[in-house]
Amino acid sequence: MGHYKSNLRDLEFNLFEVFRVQDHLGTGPFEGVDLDTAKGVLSELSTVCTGPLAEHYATIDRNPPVFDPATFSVTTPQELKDAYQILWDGEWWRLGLPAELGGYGIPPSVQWAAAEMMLGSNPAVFMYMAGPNFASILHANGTDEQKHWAELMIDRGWGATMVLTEPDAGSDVGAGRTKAVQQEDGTWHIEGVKRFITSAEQDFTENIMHLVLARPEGAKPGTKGLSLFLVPKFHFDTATGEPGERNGAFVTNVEHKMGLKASTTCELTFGAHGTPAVGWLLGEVHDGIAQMFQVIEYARMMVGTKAIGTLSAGYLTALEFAKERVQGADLTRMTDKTAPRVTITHHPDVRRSLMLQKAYAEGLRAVYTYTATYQDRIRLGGDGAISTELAEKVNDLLLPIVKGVGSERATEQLVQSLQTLGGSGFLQDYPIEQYIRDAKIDSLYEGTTAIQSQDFLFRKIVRDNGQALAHVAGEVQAFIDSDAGNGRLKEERELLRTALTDVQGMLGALTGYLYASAEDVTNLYKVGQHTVRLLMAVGDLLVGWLLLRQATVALEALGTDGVPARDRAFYEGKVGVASFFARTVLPRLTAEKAVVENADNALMELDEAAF
Ligand code: ST9
Ligand code: FAD
Repeated sequence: MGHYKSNLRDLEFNLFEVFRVQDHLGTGPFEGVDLDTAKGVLSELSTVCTGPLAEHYATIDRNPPVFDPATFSVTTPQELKDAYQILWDGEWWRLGLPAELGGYGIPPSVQWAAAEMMLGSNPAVFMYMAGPNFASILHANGTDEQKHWAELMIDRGWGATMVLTEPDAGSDVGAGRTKAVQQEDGTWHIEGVKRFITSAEQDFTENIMHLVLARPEGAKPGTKGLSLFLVPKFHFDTATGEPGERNGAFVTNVEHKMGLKASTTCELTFGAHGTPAVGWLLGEVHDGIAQMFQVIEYARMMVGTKAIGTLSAGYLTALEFAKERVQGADLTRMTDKTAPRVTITHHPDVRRSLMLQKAYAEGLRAVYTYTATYQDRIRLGGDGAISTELAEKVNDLLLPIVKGVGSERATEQLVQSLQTLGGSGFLQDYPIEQYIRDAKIDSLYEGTTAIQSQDFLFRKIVRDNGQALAHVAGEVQAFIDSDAGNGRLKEERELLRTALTDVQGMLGALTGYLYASAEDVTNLYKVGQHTVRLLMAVGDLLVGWLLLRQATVALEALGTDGVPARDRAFYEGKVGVASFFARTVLPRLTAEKAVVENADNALMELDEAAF
C-alpha cells in the first residue's frame, strides 16, 4: 500500500534479545506493561506505518501546504490531514507521555522503536504531533495554572512549536534579538521575527502553542539572557481551553524546500501586525535556555531516529530491488558471453554496498536503542548497576552521536541505496530520491553536525571530566576482553580493540591541543578542525561494538536446536554484517587517528582569498 518497509524483526531483536528491555517491564514506572503489550504495540504500529500512514507520503511531497500571505494562513492537502488523523485517532502520541498526563508507561526504548516506524513512514506527520509531547514540558516546568494549560493542550489536541531561530541567530541562538516587554498584568509582549519554525501554521488543530525564546528588556546578552514564553496562536479560556481572539503571532512566510515539504517551515512574526503577541513566562522563572534544552534533547533524539528510520527503509528498498534486478553475468564468468545473466545481488560490488547500508542501518538502530536504555534507567531511578546521575550523563553523551552520526551516515548511505537501483533510483517511481531529500535536513536542524561535535567534545567529554565516556569505553573494553562469540569473533574483537585504542588516541591528541591552548590559544583551531572527525569515529566504534554484541547473541541463538529457517538467515546476517564492518570499516580509524595526531594550523593560516 505504501512506500515504507519496517524492520520489526530487528527492532524486536534489539529490544528483547540484545538489550533485554523486558527485564524492567512490569516494574516501577513500567508496571502496567509486559512483554506481550510491548510487542503488540510495535506490531500494530508496523501495520499502520507500512499501510495507511505511508500511503500518501509522495502525494503530500508533490502537493505541499500552500501559504496565503493575505490571511497569514496555510492550507494543507487532505491527504496530510488524513494521515495526521490516523496517528491522532490511534492515540499513538500517548506513547511519549508520562503516566500523570495519560501515558501508558511504555519505556523510552520501546517508544523510540515505535517512533522510528512513524518517522520512517511519514516524518512530517509525526512532527505535527508535537502538541502532547511539548505539553509535558509545560507540565514539568509550569506554574499550577500552566500545568492545567498543558492538560488542555493534550485534551483539545493542540499543535506546538519550538521557536529559537532568527535570521541572525541560527547555531548562535544567543544572538537572538526577539524581545519581551513585561506588562502590568504580568503577561509579556513579544516583539521580533523568528524563522524556519516547524509546524508554526497548519489548518487541522484548534490552536497552536508556541514555545518561544525571547530576551526580556534589560536581560543579559547570550543564551543565558533568554527566557521561554508560551505564546498561543489563539487566546483561550484558561479554564476550558475554548479558543477566543487571535493572538499577535502571525506566520508571514512559508519556505520552499528541498525536502520534507509536507512540514511547514515558517517565518513567525510577533507583534508587528496590529495585535500584540502576548506571552506567559514558563514557570514564572527566567531560565529559558535550560528549559528549551529539555525540548531540544527530545528533538535531537527524534531527528537521529528519523534519519536512521529513513536509512533502514532505503536499505530495504534497495535490497528488494537488487534481489529482482537481473543484469550481467557472474564475475567469474565475465568473459563467457553466453553465461546466464544473474540478479545484481551476485555482484561483489553490489553486495559490498548493500552490506555497508545494512551495517549502518542496523548498527545505528542499535546505537539509538542503546541510548534509549539509559533513558529507561533514568525513568527507573537507576537500576542497581548504575545511578540515575550517571545514566543521565551517558544519555547526554550519546545524544550527539545519535543525532550527528545518525544523520550524516543516513545521508551518505541513502545515496548508496539509490545507487543500488541504478538509473531507476533517480526516478520518482521509487521512494529513495524523496528519502534523500527528506533526510538531508537531519544533519542541519536541531544543531548542525559541527555543533553536535563541539557539544560532544567540549560539554559531554571535557566538562564531564570523561565520566560518561569512561563508562561507555569500559563496556566496550569488557566486551573486547570477554570470550564473546565462542571463538568465532576473536579476530573481530581484536579489530575492535585497535579501534578503541585509535579513538582514545584521537581524544588524547585533541585534549593535548586543548591544554596547549592555555599557552597558545591558536591550538584551539586544531581541536576545531577535528571535532567532527572524532564524533564520526566514535560513531563507527559504537556501531562496530554493537554489531558485534548482536553477533554474539545471534551465534548463541544459532547454537540452539530448532531455529526456524527465517530466523537462521536473520542471525547469520547479524554475524556476517558485524564481521564485515569490523574488517572493512574499523581499520580506517587508524588513519583518522594519524590525521588528528598530525594536526597543524596550515588551514587556518591560509588567506581566505586562497580558498
Ligand atoms: C529546530 C527544530 O531546529 C527542528 C524540528 C523539530 C520538530 C520538533 C517536532 C517534535 C515532534 C514530537 C512528536 C512527538 C510524538 C510522540 C510519539 C512518541 C512515540 N544539553 O554551551 P553554552 C544549555 S529548533 C543541555 O554556553 P552558548 C545549558 O543550559 C532549533 N543543555 O551555549 C547551558 O548552560 P550551562 C535548534 C545545554 O554558547 C546553556 O545552554 N537549534 C546543552 O550560549 C548555555 O550553554 C539548535 O539546536 C546540551 N547539550 O550557545 C541550536 N548545550 O552550561 C544549535 C547547552 O550553565 N546551537 N545547553 O549548563 C547550539 O546548540 C549551540 O551550541 C548553543 C550555544 C546555542 C547551545
Ligand atoms: P548557521 O548557524 O549560519 O550555520 C551555517 C554553517 O556554519 C553550518 O555548516 C554550521 O555548521 C556552521 N557553523 C556555524 N557556527 C559554527 C561554529 N560555531 N562552529 C563551527 N561551525 C559553525 N529552528 C527553530 O527554532 N525551530 C524550528 O522548528 C526549526 N525548524 C527548522 C526546519 C527546517 C526545515 C530548517 C531548515 C531549519 C529549522 N530550524 C528551526 C532552524 C535550524 O535549527 C537552523 O537552521 C540550524 O540550527 C542552523 O542554523 P543556520 O541555518 O542559521 O545556519
